[in-house]
Amino acid sequence: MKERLEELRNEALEKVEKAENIKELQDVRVSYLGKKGPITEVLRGMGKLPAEERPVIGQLANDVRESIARAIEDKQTELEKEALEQRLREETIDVTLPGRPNQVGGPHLLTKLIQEIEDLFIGMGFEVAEGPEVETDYYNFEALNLPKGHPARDMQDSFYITEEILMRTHTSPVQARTMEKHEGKGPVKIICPGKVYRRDTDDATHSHQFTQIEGLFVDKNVRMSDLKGVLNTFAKKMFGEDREIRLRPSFFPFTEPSVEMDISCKICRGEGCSVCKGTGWIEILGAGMVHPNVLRMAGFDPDVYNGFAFGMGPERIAMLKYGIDDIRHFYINDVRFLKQFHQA
Ligand code: 2U9
Repeated sequence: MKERLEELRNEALEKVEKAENIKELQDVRVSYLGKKGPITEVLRGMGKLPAEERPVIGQLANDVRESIARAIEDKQTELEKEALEQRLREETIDVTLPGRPNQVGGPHLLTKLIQEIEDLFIGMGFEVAEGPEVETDYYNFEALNLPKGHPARDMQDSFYITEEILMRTHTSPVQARTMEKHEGKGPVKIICPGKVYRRDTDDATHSHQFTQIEGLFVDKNVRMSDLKGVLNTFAKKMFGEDREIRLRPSFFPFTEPSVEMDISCKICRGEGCSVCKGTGWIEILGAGMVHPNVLRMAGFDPDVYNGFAFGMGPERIAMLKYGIDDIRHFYINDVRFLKQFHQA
């Protein structure tokens, strides 16, 4: 029986040693030390032994049981330690790795440019006025001396919602509405920034939605020279003190006389280059003296009041200022394009 117990001890210790994980170790515990295990069996058969052998075998059986239990315990500690070390190895965080930079957003280039233009005109006494993008035919066309039948009202050119309602094609209705609110009394001195809509096929220079800033000054004795002074100040502040302006005759239904304003080309300094198409001048905006019909329709007496108005496209200004070659860059919102102007 002694030999059997020693044999069991060696067998069990070997299995403990070979156990690769806690589960295998538990199996060894159950099969050697469990109630139905071989050691328990040996102890049960002790009754059949002669009385003088019983304490010796009993002592040995307990010793075998204890040595196996201790071996299991030691092995368990060892396996647990190994498992922990492996987990630590797997879950190691390399604190020396550089962090992922946060993408910091900023106002859109057009938003910033519009704010800059607003600030320039606020500095000359203008207030900012805004109005609806969905307009009535009256404020978008009729009140601006574009009567029924005018080619600009063609269904092909505007986004009509009903026969009488459309997406505004310019910000001019904001000026018409503001003048109406003044009930025939000046001064009205506003600039109106905002989105406008035209039925156009998008390409490098056209977009069905773009932005405009228009200005209006209505008072007594407003003269063309006032318009020229305001626009000259704007051009120099916006593009540089060294730029010259020139006004060319033009036509708009809502102004008479009408002009277009050019600034001198900075690239060729008037010599002629591809940006100014060889002329030395770059077209920036349209302007003119408010048409008497427009004043009258908004409730102002054209014999007492007059005014000037102007309109420009922030996209065109940004394209010239930053050398952007495609209007679609403004709307695609590719961050690689946008972030170039975060500091601008
Ligand atoms: C009222 C009276 C007059 C606004 C004006 C322009 C000339 C003009 C365009 C330039 C390029 C807009 O961005 S663009 O497409 N605008 O040339 N706009 S005068 O005249 C007004 C507006 C409202 C009541």
